[in-house]
Amino acid sequence: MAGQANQEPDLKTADPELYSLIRKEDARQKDSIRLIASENYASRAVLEATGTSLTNKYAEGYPGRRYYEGMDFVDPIEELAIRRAKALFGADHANVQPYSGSPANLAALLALCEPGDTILGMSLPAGGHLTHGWKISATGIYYHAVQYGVRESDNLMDMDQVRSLAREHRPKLIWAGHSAYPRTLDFAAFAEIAKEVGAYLAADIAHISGLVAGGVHPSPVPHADVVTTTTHKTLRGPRGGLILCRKKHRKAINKAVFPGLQGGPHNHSTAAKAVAFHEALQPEFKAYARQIIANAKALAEQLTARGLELVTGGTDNHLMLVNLTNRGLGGRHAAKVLNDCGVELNANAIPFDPRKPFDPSGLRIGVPSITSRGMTEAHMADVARFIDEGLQGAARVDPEGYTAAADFVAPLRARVQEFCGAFPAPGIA
Ligand code: DSN
Repeated sequence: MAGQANQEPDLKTADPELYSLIRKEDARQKDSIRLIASENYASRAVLEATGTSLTNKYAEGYPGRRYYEGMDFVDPIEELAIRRAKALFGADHANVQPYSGSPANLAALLALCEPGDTILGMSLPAGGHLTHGWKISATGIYYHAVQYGVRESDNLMDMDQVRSLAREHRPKLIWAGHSAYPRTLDFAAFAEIAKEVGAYLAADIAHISGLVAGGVHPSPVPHADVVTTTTHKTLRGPRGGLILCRKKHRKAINKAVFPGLQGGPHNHSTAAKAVAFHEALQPEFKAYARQIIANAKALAEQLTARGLELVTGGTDNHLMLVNLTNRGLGGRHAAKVLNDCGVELNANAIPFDPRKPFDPSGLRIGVPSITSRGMTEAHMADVARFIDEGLQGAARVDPEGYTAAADFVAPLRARVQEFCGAFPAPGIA
């Protein structure tokens, strides 16, 4: 009623059960060394934009041409996000509506290919993404997917293999991108191959878009027809997707996103993307991106010094893959034990992995989150020590009988928690 104070209960009062779960997740994120390479801490400003009245609004269509009324502020918000995305990446066009990276990749395919067309992408076990044509993904079901991998000798991406597969299969579209590859991508080489065989080049920079924005990884924008990314990984935005493309693909991309694949855009996410792009346009973000690289290299050196074997021997980007074979450990058990010790990462297949995907031979380790907390090279020795001690503990126990009550877990977890206390968690405290 007009003039009355808002009597609406807050979340804590309205739904104490849910509230308590969220607060516990906050605490978990504060008290853990978070090393999942695809995760990060979004800023307080990004989180604030996400939790707004924009979630109440439908806005099917694009700014200036919508299927609903009431676009007074939603249009300028989306236009702002588009302007900032274009400025950040130097792109002709940006579509900020994709719900996430996988829908963005589907939209790229819908825009540029017909069902049944041949596409060429990196295979999942080699470090690629499901949506680059893996057999159980819609991209492998509705398109004729051919997959490239890495060289057996050095586990590096083999551009000769990409070229020879492209010449043999004449794909309509080539994907350049990965979810678990620790080295720099040569987008110019991909573009040369795509040009030779008359294919579109689509770059999926979900993992590295923050590095590209920060100027520490070459940009695919000058080379690719379409560039897709999530906004919540190294870019530190809300969960969501983004497509950049050349002017000539603008209409096809927009049509593929809406009405091709999606209905109403998530305006609260669009607003939060705009905030993240604004943050990434600041000089501090370049320093953040540089620090990610420095931290990854320092952590890789520290882990190697402790006898851990890294796939390709190290890293050029934000992530590294550990081959646990020389420790006699499976990835699943190792990741579970480390998580109980407060070190959160994921089991990951290594190239030519002899083990099953659900319990592979490797661990994937990424530093974007700990870099967001202010950790620098000087702290990587501690992070490596915690990982190594957790792995040594994991090797001493039988995976079948293991529980978090194992004697080494609680003391290590307490030390990890104390260590984390020195680094505020953005967006949380
Ligand atoms: N699930 C993401 C990752 O962890 O890399 C990719 O989509």
